[in-house]
Amino acid sequence: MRTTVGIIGGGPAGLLLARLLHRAGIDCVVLEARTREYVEQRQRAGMLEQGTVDALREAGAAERLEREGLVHQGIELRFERERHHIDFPALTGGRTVTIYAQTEIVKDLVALQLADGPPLLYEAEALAVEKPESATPVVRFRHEGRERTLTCDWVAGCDGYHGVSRDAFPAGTARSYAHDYPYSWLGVLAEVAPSGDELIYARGERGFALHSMRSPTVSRLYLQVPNGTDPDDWPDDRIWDELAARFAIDGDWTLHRGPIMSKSVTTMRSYVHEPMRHGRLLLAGDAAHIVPPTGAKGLNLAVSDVRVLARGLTRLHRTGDTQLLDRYSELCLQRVWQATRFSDDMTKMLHAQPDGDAFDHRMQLARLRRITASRHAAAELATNYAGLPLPV
Ligand code: RFL
Ligand code: PHB
Repeated sequence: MRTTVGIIGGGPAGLLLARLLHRAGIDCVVLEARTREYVEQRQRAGMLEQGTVDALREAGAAERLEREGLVHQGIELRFERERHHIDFPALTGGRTVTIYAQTEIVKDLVALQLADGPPLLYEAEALAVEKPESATPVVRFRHEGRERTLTCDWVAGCDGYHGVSRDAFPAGTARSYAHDYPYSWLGVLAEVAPSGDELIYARGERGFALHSMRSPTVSRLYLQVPNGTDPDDWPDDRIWDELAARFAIDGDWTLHRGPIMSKSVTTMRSYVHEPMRHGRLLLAGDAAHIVPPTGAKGLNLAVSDVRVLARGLTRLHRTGDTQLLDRYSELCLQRVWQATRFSDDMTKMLHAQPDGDAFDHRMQLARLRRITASRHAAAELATNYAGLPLPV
């Protein structure tokens, strides 16, 4: 097989890139290791920055998102049994965020791709990227029991954190930075109306809790749990009781309980791979960087990488100018490091430190108090949460 851009991975990054390239008249092929059903059901992100919504609109993939997405004007912070609203439009000059599940973005992009898009092969597992320094890099992959090759002008590694693209950087050409956090999240999807209009980030001595949502009838909730937690140790009643205790405030508020449809535990990690390009291989999204979910940045970063990559390839295709592609890694990494910093700050401010002492605890409270007392500090949080400007 031969194509202009070989895309490894049919998650949000790979699918959006395929869509943007297709609209620019550039041919590509997407190889996805898993089945369509698996990719469409994988529970992950929910919070979209305005820039992400704009990018999906630009790709012609925002029709249902515009109808069903829930526009949020801010978030709520809870600590010491108090609630504090952070008003995004007031603090950021009018910006908002949108709740729309990653599963739905993937479904929308897959439907478009299968209707009129370039080939999207499921159960096509990339094994290796070869000759990334040459003018015709090759992706070796397994499909329908056979080993095959895809010869490309460019390869986009959109294969997530556990993918193979990163391995094609020869020793000495890249460096990675990683940090593991001493806690995980137990995430549940519940068939019950959200208990409020906004996301709630709660910090307490029992640990962090997050109340998010997927629709007016489905809630998404998370609890900080120790690393190594088995979800089976958390029967539904225990989950609801713990959530109720962590969200408790002085004043009127009730947590709505309902049937839990799924449960899973996620570890928390920061990771950045530099640079994001080697020869004609370019990494995008989780393949190049991951952040702890507390800042809700992972999917948004994947989309902003893809936007730069699609613009770079489009400019090259139209004018032969490689300037944007040459600056790909540098442009993306500026935003990646800022999102990593923000996610790390949010994570450390809101989670109970397993080995933390009374001083650490006071520092967390002082940080939270500063945000609720100072418009300047609140604006700093709101600006980062709602999304820093896109690089292009
Ligand atoms: P993905 O989604 O992991 O997709 C990669 C795809 O590549 C495929 N693949 C391969 N295909 C072919 N050959 C191979 N060798 C392959 N190896 C892998 C995989 O099957 C997969 O389909 O990466 P992508 O596209 O970069 O997208 C990134 C996002 O998925 C991720 O950053 C977010 O989900 C992170 N995240 C959040 N991000 C946000 O912006 N806002 C949020 O509110 C938010 N909440 C979250 C999150 C992630 C979470 N978890 C589970 C880690 C909440 C959670 C709990
Ligand atoms: C989600 O809705 O899954 C979600 C929202 C905000 C976060 C993390 C996850 O910070």
